[in-house]
Amino acid sequence: MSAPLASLRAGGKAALARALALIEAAPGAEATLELLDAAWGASRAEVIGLTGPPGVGKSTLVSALVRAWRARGRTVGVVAVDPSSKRTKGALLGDRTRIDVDPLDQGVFVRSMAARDRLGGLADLCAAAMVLMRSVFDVVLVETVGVGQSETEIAELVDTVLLAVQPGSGDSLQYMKAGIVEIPDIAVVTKADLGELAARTRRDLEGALRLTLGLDPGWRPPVLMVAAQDGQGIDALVDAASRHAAFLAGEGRREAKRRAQARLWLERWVREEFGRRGAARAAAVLPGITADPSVSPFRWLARTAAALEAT
Ligand SMILES: Nc1nc2c(ncn2[C@@H]2O[C@H](COP(=O)(O)OP(=O)(O)OP(=O)(O)O)[C@@H](O)[C@H]2O)c(=O)[nH]1
Ligand SMILES: [Mg+2]
Repeated sequence: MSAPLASLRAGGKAALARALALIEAAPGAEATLELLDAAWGASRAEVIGLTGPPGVGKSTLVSALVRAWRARGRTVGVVAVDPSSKRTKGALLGDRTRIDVDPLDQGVFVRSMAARDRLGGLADLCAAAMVLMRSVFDVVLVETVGVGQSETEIAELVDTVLLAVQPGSGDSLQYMKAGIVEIPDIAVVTKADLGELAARTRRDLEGALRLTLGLDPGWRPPVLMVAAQDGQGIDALVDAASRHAAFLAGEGRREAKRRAQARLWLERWVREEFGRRGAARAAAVLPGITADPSVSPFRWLARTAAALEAT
């Protein structure tokens, strides 16, 4: 194991906070790239993304999930993505994070960031934080508000997508039309204490999922119900997440998925920074990318950017 990664793992939450500060302050620095390369090659976590509309109960669910994982002895890192474009605007909405964890517990770390935080205008800070955290914790949970794009972006970032659905928010046909059923590996109806409304929403979601074509034949997304406020359904949800993790562990699915995701990040980052032409020129170097597990997409991005700037 590399020295920076060893001290990150040994240093607890303070070391992780310092590492995150380093990658934010000096995204292109060799020390940052070394750390991200080491973390990239030393993943230990399953990564779960939780998305859903504002107010559906995501943060309450995150708190309940963290408690359940901690009770099972698993360490947890949380990245809470604030939808406001600038960190300062978050104040307008109040603190959207509202995740309730024990601050003294060394086994759980929560970091919130704005959706548009970028590393030096390039790579996604969220991706870097996730890669760092998954080399330290047993589980990494990324919470994002599902508003348009962010739902597909989370699928590019995590292993398992958990979609939270509000009771009474639609019927089968509406869920199909909205494309909602194509998003999740696990769907969860929140606020199950609302009773029949939640039960009906579950049936509608199941109906929509049954009619959806093109889902991975090996994995049929379950639809669960939770009342996170009183802890109801949380253990079943944790079990479903473990089942999906086990499914991905089979036949190298997780590695293949992460490699494909890294490619997508790179293509998106290069396009954002260098435009279509840059992306076309970068295509020449992109095939080599991610074949070497010791080189992170962050390093590839730095190399690609240097090559493009030199021409
Ligand atoms: N009845 C009921 N209400 C809940 C439950 N979980 C959350 N809520 C309520 O739903 C509201 C939103 O909860 P949050 O957890 O903040 O939802 P969120 O999806 O994180 O919201 P944003 O971050 O604003 O998108 C709050 O008023 C909660 O008290 C539940 O299990 N039952
Ligand atoms: Mg929230």
